[in-house]
Amino acid sequence: MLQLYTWTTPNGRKISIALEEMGLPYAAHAVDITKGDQHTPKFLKINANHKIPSLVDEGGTIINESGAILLYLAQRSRQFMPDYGTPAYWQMMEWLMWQMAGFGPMLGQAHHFLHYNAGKSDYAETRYHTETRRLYGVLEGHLRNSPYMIDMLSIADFAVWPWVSRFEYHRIDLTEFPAVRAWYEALAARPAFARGYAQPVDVGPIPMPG
Ligand SMILES: N[C@@H](CCC(=O)N[C@@H](CS)C(=O)NCC(=O)O)C(=O)O
Repeated sequence: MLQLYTWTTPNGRKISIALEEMGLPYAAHAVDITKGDQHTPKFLKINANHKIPSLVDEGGTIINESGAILLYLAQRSRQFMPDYGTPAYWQMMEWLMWQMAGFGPMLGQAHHFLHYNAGKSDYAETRYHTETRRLYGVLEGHLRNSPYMIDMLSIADFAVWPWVSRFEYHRIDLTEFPAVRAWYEALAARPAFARGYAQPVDVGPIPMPG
């Protein structure tokens, strides 16, 4: 059985959603980053970067970094990834990298300055809200012409969707981004997304736009 070390955050939920969609048996271990579990010697033996998620496969293979874990699981299960080297494969890679390099790191900063530390820095709030809105606009333009992040449901959707689930933290009104909203709601209705969202502890239902 796969061992997933995770918490109730977008990067963690990417992996639990992928595991649920792939139907792979796994055990979810809570690493409560609000209590500092990511800094314990036990966890650092698995992930020297002090961050969830981490995956340990049967036989002891350790994979860190959520993008690498998604690619590993897609290869392992032969699901949710186009054939290697095809145009669709590289399109999936493009959106996976877009999420890992932009739609995660920038929105993560928005969480800090707009949600957790609001009112501390006008400059940072404006910078990250502007960039967050710009990225939602890019996603909106893309999803107007595509049912998923590529033509099929793929690990790129598993990477992007959990970040959109924090739209309230981003001060984003999803009615302004109708294609993102339709895609978000359609995936939220999938039972595997609901199960993955509730890992490693259930903190309530998936946020839905009003
Ligand atoms: N690039 C990493 C980022 C992981 C990451 O930022 N994890 C956050 C939770 S979403 C974390 O563990 N934060 C704890 C900390 O920064 O101390 C990945 O994609 O796996």
